[in-house]
Amino acid sequence: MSYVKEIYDNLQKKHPYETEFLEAAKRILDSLSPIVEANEDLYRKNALLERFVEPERIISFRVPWTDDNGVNHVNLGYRVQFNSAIGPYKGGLRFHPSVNQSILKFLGLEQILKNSLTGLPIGGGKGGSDFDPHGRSDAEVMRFCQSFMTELYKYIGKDVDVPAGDIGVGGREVAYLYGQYKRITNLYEGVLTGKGLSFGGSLARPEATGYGLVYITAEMVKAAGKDLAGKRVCVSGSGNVAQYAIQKLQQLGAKPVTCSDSNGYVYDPDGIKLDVLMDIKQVRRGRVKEYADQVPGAQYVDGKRPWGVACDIALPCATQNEINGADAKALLDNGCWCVAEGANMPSDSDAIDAYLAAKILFMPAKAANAGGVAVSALEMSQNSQRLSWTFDEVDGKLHDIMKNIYKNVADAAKRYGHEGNFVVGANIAGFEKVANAMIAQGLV
Ligand code: NDP
Ligand code: 2IT
Repeated sequence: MSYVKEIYDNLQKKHPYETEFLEAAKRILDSLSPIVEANEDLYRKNALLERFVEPERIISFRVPWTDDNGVNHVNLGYRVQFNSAIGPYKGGLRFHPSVNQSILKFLGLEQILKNSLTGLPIGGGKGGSDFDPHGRSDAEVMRFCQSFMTELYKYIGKDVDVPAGDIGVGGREVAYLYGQYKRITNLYEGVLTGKGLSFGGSLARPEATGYGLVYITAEMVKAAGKDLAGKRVCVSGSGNVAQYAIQKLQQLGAKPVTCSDSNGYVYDPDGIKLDVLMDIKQVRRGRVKEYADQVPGAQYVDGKRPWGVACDIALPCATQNEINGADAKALLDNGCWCVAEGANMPSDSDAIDAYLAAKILFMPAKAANAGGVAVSALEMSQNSQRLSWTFDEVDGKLHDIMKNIYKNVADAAKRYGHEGNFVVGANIAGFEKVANAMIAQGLV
């Protein structure tokens, strides 16, 4: 039996209920086959894959908190410290009712390879809670964050593990978490990224994931002899990643025509008006439905995702498995020729098979959305130096990092005989460095 199959079968036996984790592990292991076959003796001797698929440590804890009516609640909290071969654990915190250990292990495994692709010294981790911030007051969110950090602070630190935001965790939550960490430890250190500008945050971190996604998309499109300008783009989601992807698309002359949330999507044939969207999301914490109430000509479609809208390019920026095989077919039938993933694992396996069979341009999440964590690592550098770089300096470094990721992913795909397959390219390019470091550091 092949080494990757052996590893996957064992994982399935050990963690039969962790569906999202098994799905991510299968896809990663399958696309690592070319490099594993080329190095099988070395990898087996070092139990490399056995170690790669198991987190170094998982912390799980209860998070008690009281709502504004005096009612007590208990949520679950986690931190998956997956791999520290090339740097301290690094990765976001997700607050969403769907969060469980399987989802955080899938996100943590992806994060290891993503972080390696950035070229910066960061290991892989992920954490979060099944807490739902929707509809909660600032005071409730603050009390929840304080309780969460009262347990988490024991396991993190600027050189140990540096969390950041993800779904449901933005600037407000990071600030509350930071305040509580500082209060408990008496340390003013860069233990979280995505902080406010007045307390160690980096310029361009809020923009970084969306901007980076568009930078790498532009690079891929350019290499195919095309141009982003004038292209119609379907974006999903309406949070941090979606908003800044829309902004950068517009700056580069493309036309994003959709955005969405978990209730439905908005189609604006004239192009999304970002000031309206940002006011709804950042100021009022509202729903995308309100956009169609405000903008003449825009349509709100309840209970659906935007993949039936005709476009050149699709940028899924909401959540995992938001494009299935039928959605991918609809995109392709309507002429979509490029997909780049802002969200983590938004396309399911059938969708990816459909893109690859149709030979469209496809950049998977771990490369396409790496700009966020890359600028997080730049925030860590600025904190260590006790300096703040300008917006243009950070944005310029982000742009270079995304161009390099594109080049490394395309080169790795070619080197291993899969030219143009950026799924194989991204997994192998990310894995090579981590594998070498794990082998060099011995059986730990
Ligand atoms: P936000 O919380 O800012 O926004 C999330 C958006 O996705 C909201 O519009 C939300 O709608 C929607 N969404 C969430 N869950 C679902 C669901 N189950 N079905 C449909 N829509 C959903 O998160 P981010 O923008 O930060 O994250 C979006 C994606 O990008 C995630 O996959 C995240 O892991 C990934 N990512 C984020 C990075 C970052 O720096 N923030 C970096 C790299 C990747 P609703 O309000 O209805 O829930
Ligand atoms: O999925 C991701 O890369 C993130 N949520 C960002 C993580 C980070 O540490 O900035």
